Amino acid sequence: MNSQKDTLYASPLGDVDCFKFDNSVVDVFPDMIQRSVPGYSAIISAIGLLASRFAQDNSTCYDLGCSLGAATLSMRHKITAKNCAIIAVDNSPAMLTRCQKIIDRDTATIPVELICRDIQEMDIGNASIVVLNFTLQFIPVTDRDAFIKKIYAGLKPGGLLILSEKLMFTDPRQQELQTEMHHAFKKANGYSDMEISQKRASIENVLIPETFAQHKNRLLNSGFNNTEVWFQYFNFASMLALK
Ligand code: GEK
Repeated sequence: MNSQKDTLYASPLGDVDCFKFDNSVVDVFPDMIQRSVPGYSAIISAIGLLASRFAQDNSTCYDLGCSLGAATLSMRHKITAKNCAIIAVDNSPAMLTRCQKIIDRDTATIPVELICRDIQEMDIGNASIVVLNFTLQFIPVTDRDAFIKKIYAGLKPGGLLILSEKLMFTDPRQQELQTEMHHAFKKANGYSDMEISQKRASIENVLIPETFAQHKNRLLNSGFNNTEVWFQYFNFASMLALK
């Protein structure tokens, strides 16, 4: 399925609306995320490698905030555990409708169930892997503690949480540097200054990043006493938390 080039913010918009995962975003999503999130492809590939190691027989792997199912497909093609299923969840009907088409065309055989729901309302159980690939950042900050506790409770012993997030930094110079470098990354990928600033205005109150220390503390308080960053590219990082 071909992705169109992301030109959503290429013309002056006057009032910039809050970012929504609607049909216009779905059409350009693979191009948008690839050109906006440093290291996205590397993280997707690594999720498959991690799944091949961590998926347990007779268990479920969750992809929460699955968008078009990139992490789901990466896991689906690498899992060798027996009697494993993937549950992929997103609350954007536009995303899930397109995701279903992509999964239907995929030839791997591990069952994938797509659910259109708020990930906070999901029952999570018998999980060997939970993937939150750039989705916790869209959950209200006040709900994040309870949500991560619920994931910990739903993981089997030896289970893995993969948490990828945009990060912020407490040191103002680091915050400025990492933000500037992220914008340089986007510019190098063809976005104009206007596109970068309009997208920033649109997503500012929708995507709320936290520091690595905040994530680590939350994970620790939820029961994960073993968290490390395995990947970082400017202000985008992916963490592994082991139960
Ligand atoms: C990938 N993981 O390609 N409940 C369910 N879904 C949600 C919620 C919620 N409360 N809030 C946001 N979403 C994907 C990329 S994109 C990241 C994830 C980005 C969904 C939202 O609809 C969107 O599809 C996804 O989370 C975030 O590996 O666009 O920066």
